[in-house]
Amino acid sequence: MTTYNSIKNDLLKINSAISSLFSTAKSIPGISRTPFDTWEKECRFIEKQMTEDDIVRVAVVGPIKSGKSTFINAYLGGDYLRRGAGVVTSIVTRIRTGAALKAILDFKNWDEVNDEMRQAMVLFPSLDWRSADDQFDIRREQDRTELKKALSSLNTDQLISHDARDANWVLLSSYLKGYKRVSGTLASNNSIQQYEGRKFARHKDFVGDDSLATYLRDMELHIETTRRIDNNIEIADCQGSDSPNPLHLSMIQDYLLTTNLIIYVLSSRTGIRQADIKFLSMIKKMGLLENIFFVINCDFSEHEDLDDLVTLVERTREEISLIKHEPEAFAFSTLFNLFRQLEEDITQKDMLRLKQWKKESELATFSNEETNRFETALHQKLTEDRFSLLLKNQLERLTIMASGIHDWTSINHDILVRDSDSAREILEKIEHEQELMNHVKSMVKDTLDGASKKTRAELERDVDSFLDAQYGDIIKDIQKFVRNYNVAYEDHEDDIEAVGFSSTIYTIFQEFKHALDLFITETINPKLVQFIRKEENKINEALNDIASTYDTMVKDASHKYDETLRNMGIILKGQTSGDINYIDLGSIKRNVGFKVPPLISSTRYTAKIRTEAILRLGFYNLIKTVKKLLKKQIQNEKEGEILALRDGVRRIKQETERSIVFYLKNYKENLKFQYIFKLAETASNHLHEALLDRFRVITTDISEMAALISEEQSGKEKALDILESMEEDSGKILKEIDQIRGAL
Ligand SMILES: Nc1nc2c(ncn2[C@@H]2O[C@H](COP(=O)(O)OP(=O)(O)OP(=O)(O)O)[C@@H](O)[C@H]2O)c(=O)[nH]1
Ligand SMILES: [Mg+2]
Repeated sequence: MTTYNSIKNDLLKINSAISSLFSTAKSIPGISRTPFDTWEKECRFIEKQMTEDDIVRVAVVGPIKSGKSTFINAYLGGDYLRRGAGVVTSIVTRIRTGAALKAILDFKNWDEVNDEMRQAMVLFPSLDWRSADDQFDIRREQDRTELKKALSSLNTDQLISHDARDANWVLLSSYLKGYKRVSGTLASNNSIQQYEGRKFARHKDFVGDDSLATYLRDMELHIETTRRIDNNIEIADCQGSDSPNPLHLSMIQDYLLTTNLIIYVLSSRTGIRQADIKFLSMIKKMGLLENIFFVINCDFSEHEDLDDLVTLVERTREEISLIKHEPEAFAFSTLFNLFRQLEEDITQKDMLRLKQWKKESELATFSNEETNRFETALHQKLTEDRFSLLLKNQLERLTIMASGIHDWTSINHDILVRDSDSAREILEKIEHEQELMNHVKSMVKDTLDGASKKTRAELERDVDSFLDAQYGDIIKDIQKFVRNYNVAYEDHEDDIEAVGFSSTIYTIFQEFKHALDLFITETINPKLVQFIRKEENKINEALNDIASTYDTMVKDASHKYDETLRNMGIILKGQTSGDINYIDLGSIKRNVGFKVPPLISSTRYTAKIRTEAILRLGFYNLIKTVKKLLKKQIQNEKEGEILALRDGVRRIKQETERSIVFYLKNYKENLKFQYIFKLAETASNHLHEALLDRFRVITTDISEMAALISEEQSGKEKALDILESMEEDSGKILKEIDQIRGAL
């Protein structure tokens, strides 16, 4: 990262040098208007951006227990993250550098906790449980006691037997179990808890314990800068890409949308599995497979010899290449790398393992070579990305400003040294050119305004129709899924016998919700992201079209201007000769911090469904009793229950569709107003600014300078002194910029 940092520091220095030239310009006697006000602001913005905002995000993902945390620890050279957490509560742990070791834990608030719990309780089976309409509040002792009773009365074997491990049961129990430990923190207004210095390791208690981790919304760790990670890199430990919980998947999806690089860690013990393929295909659909590294975490103890390991690595690489052409894959032992760095601090047992591994010199050498290869590739990737994303853009901006100052000083300097007749002649010519320029300028503005309106209307049409709650692609897909979802009611007769109606409908409901949520995260969200990307491209294309159309016109106009001045003996640096900075939406998004609104994570239901199902059951049982009384034949003892189940499922499906429609309506507006329109508008403003920049100097009012011509000699001389020194300084800056450009 050293080159990146040194170039960045050079640019920061240039930025502040330019900034101080702007102040100098204001000290010229008789000059109150300079073309530099906008640029002064921009200098401050660039500084802020380069020091605070240019975070490069690296996400480490992979299946549960593949060695993600070990990998990050080894990379950072310390046991910062809890290894072997084994907890599937998936929060993304972000690691950055800071002044000191610190863990920042952000807790959910009571409303969020209660809301999640209420959702998990919809259709809750135990009949001992109070009416679910009565809003549950975990802060009430009675509510906790009753929920606890209801949970333990649940026949969990029965729930688990239907495959989908009951995530709700786990969630509710976790919340109850962790309540005492976190209630103090949640009760205070500040839901953030920090562990610093020697207390740092305490954060591991939270990650390692489901009942505490459930309460967390976010976790950020600060570690001191090491040789590997400088202050603009964020590494995120994303747990469990193969988590069975769709909620976890959607959290990972949201994070991945903000990252620059994904590192996918998989274990040599397992190689690539079905779940990996599924996950990778999903992120491929989201367009995130462009920047991905694969790390095959080698467990030395699992492999006979090097041949055995190499065979496995090759096979894995082939399997990966089915999804990602020519994958960048590296195979090494993360634990070996970690132990080697921690040598003093590891347990006796780990020490023995380390010794053993060191003896396997073939494997160890292979792993070392691969580690080196990986680190070089990663370094290059991160540096390259950051050069192209951040520094190049800044360099362009600085060039325009520096040559702008230079031109402005040359013109004014030249005017001032002339006798008044020839100065006036120049001024007249410049004014004439300026009229033409202003004409082009207003044309650019009109075109951009018109195009922006048109683009916005088109974007609006696209979003409205894609997310239309009746005819849109998304709703149609979801409806199709919901309507085609089949329940084999007859298979549930035994369940009704064993656990009762209530538990049975609950199970059916859980399975349905799980399947739907999974469908949404695996199929709908990637589709949504694809759509958003398509719209982003539209914005990009529309603006770049304008940019290229005007590029020629702007260039011609300014060449003509340059020529006019040249004929009068004023040579400009030619800031206008470069290509227009094409719009780069990626960097705009990062600069302004725009994020796609959180993807769809979970469907919501009201507790009405359960009450209704029970009522229907009462109704059907009544019919059965009447039939019995009338001695009519009853085909099936469970007839009433099955009919009530059918009705219940129909109602669940209806309510699902209704809740999705409601959700999509909101999402549609959010997507438009919080993201797409904002992005289009900002990008258009950026382009406008970029185009105007080329005119900024040449269209500046020079009447003040003209007035100086007839000033007394002393005032004129002072102005000339300042202009000369500015000319010299900006010339130097331009030279430095050229050198940096060469280095890039
Ligand atoms: N024997 C052996 N154990 C390893 C190796 N790599 C990691 N482990 C251990 O495997 C366990 C899981 O590793 P983690 O790094 O916590 O895995 P993870 O992917 O972060 O796991 P989750 O966060 O729970 O998904 C830890 O106890 C590690 O010490 C290895 O190469 N060999
Ligand atoms: Mg982990």
